[in-house]
Amino acid sequence: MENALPRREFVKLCVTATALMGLPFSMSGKVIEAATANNNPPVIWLHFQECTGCSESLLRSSHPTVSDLVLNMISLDYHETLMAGSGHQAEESLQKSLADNRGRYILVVEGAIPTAANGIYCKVGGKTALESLRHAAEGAAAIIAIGTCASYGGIQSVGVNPTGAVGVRDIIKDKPIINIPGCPPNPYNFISTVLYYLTFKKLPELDALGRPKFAYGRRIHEHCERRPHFDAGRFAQAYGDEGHAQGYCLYKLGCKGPATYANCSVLRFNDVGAWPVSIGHPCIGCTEPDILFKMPIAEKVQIHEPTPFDSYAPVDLKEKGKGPDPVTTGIVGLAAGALLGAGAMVAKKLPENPPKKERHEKAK
Ligand code: FSX
Ligand code: SF4
Ligand code: F3S
Repeated sequence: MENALPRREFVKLCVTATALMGLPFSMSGKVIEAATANNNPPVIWLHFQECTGCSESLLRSSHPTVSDLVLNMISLDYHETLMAGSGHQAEESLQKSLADNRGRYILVVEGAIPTAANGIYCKVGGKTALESLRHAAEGAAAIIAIGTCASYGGIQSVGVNPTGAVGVRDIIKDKPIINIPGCPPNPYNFISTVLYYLTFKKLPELDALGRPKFAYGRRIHEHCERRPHFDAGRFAQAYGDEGHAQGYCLYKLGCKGPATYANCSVLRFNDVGAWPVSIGHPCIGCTEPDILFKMPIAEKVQIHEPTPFDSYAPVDLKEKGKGPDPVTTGIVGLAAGALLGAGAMVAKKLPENPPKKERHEKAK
């Protein structure tokens, strides 16, 4: 397959995805081979109750490479917000693709499925989302639920849930389903899942909530750049206070990082290296079915590991605390950056490492 991406960009993306999947660098060749093989799997992409942010984040990323790679790797046969056709023409092409590719296509579902009143709250082409999902799932090789809405019901399902919104897994029980939650999810987690499937012809290992372990196996808190502040008891107490301005930990503002499984703190977003916590907003747990929109933003999550006392160390700029020094943070940051093949992006923000000897002395 001729790839539309410049070769260098393409290789870089594949190497990044390889590292993200937790595979050794030596596997990049196999991943590149799979991404360029001329057997793009057909993909049918259905939209139900959602804001289309999942498609937006994937296809309109600040840099066009992610969307280019996705569109080169797969044969996107049906996607309501991208395709030129509409009405009967679109419906015909959907039915044709479902029939022609039976047993082979990947079904991507974006958005929750309303089940109340026989699913009347969401209809496309005269069919309810419930009917369309059941019909499309029948011939699917696997289903990817992209975003928190399709994974667990998302914002539509909170509170009284008037439309009876649920995620794909609550309806389809006889197909492999991979959840890629996030509101919206990081495009790399989608791309790496597809690449894994293309490379190994099987699904990645999933956690109890159906998420690929390579992306959702650890808590955000474990790799957060503010973690040394947490450990030292340095917290922002209010938005805009001195601690907030100094980049202190956001736990007391309600950060859900200690209970949220996702790779945002390592992977970051949009090629600019930003993620919610890096720009001063607490994580709201958007990959977690029991946190997002269910816990108030300011409410603190329970921490079951070494817990800072709530009354611990108010922000006092004269007393800096005794957490790990910036060098330790720098080394951790560099390791995470190198793992992603995006080391330069992370490293340039960190203090320079001192010579090895000095580093050992500091660690004592
Ligand atoms: Fe849901 Fe997707 Fe949140 Fe939106 O479309 S996961 S509302 S950001 O983006 O489904
Ligand atoms: Fe980072 Fe939030 Fe954990 Fe603080 S509580 S270290 S801001 S993830
Ligand atoms: Fe979502 Fe928290 Fe990441 S809000 S984007 S899981 S930092």
